[in-house]
Amino acid sequence: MSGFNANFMWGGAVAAHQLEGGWQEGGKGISVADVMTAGAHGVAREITDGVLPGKNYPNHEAIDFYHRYKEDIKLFAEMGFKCFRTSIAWTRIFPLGDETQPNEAGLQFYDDLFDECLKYGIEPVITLSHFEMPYHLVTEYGGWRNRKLIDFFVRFAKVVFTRYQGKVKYWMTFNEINNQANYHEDFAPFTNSGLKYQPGEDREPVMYQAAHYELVASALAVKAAREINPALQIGCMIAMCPIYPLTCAPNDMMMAMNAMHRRYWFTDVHVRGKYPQHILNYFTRREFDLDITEEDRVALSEGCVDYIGFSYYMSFVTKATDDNPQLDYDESKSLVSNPYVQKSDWGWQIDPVGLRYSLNWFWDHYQLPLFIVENGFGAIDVQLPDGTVDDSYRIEYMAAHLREMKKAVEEDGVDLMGYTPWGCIDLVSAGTGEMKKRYGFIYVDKNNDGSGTLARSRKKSFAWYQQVIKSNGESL
Ligand code: P53
Repeated sequence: MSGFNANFMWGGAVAAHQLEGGWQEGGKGISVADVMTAGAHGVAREITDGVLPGKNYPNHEAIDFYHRYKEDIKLFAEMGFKCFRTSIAWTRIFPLGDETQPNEAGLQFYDDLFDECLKYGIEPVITLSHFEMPYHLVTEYGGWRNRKLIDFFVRFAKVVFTRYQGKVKYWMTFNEINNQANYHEDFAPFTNSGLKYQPGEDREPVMYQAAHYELVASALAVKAAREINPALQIGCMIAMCPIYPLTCAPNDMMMAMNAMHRRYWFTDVHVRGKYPQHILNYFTRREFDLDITEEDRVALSEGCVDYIGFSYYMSFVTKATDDNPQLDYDESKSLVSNPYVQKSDWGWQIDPVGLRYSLNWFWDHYQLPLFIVENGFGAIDVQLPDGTVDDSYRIEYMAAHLREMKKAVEEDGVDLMGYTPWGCIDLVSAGTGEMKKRYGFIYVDKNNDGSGTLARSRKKSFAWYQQVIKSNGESL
């Protein structure tokens, strides 16, 4: 068997708001991440009305990558990274989001950052919107419920495609655009789309409307990228949690199929440029009155993505219940526990085989190159007196996932571009705002309460991943 091709993109992934800090440096505006406090497992992050005194906003400083990126990229280079996935903080380029002219200091920061990567032969892989849209667009426009955001986003996309076309080839538009399928909780609608719901508001159609505007914006960005430089490759970014039926009862199977429909129709629109019929029929059944114009349909059809980027952390399980005769999936109540797999300390189900299944599912559906742009194990790490961390559990998690990934490539013939594990350096958790939920190969001395020296050190997994890359995935 041939294994991974010689230019397989091994690397690591982060997002601007979770590591940069420097929340007011270089003219940066306030983003949605800047108004979210620290939570914990089972304690939701609070979304405050602007930045309030006396609250703990972990993203304001994060791990201070804004000032320390040279040291960090040097460590990535030492691990042998071929690529580095991060995002451009929209608020560094357009601090409010609705300006007509970009902020030069923000543009310069990413020029310097990308140059630093390229110096080591590390190719930047860039997400345009990763849970960090300008907060001003929330307060002034209601976030993505407003069609005007399409123009603001496309302007931002065109500016950065034009500026960085010689430095960045691989892009993604909206990070985990399908998280908002979980619209009953406040986190996903706010981080995906800047949506704040009114008490009693019917949340579901608002979510579909916001997602539609984002999908149109994404398609227009893809089209613009091709016009700016046909060599650019633009992907979507999907949070893949495959949903299994709890049993082989036919209705459990149908429930799982409906659940997959409800979580992954976003991919159909990105890849095929049109809505799948099942979701259109669902909109009709529920009498959702959505603003989807003929012009939008044309835009969608002209902006199909080049590849599918996706995150994989866990699988889900669902089952049919008597009180749900139409087998509608509601992520806040339709999920049950999988008796066959273990869970992380944060309740995430650990399922390496699910990664192989996901790769095959995407490949069977879409026949587009795939890119695993997030995967990893959020765990509590203990720093030993000599400064090292024995994170053997992380090595085990990743090795198990990599073995399944390898089977998908070698045995199943899936076209996989690369693998960038999440949080290659410890950073602020998106879901909980904690530092304690660590993913890195590099330990960062910083605690939930904001204390710590911010010093970096190598964990045991650092040398392990270095070897994985060096052997092109042969040494697992
Ligand atoms: P944290 C939910 C389910 C799957 C992935 O997550 C998710 C989420 C949101 O929490 O987010 C992605 O930090 C996301 C990253 C995030 C990472 O997974 O909650 O793209 O920004 O940090 C891990 O443990």
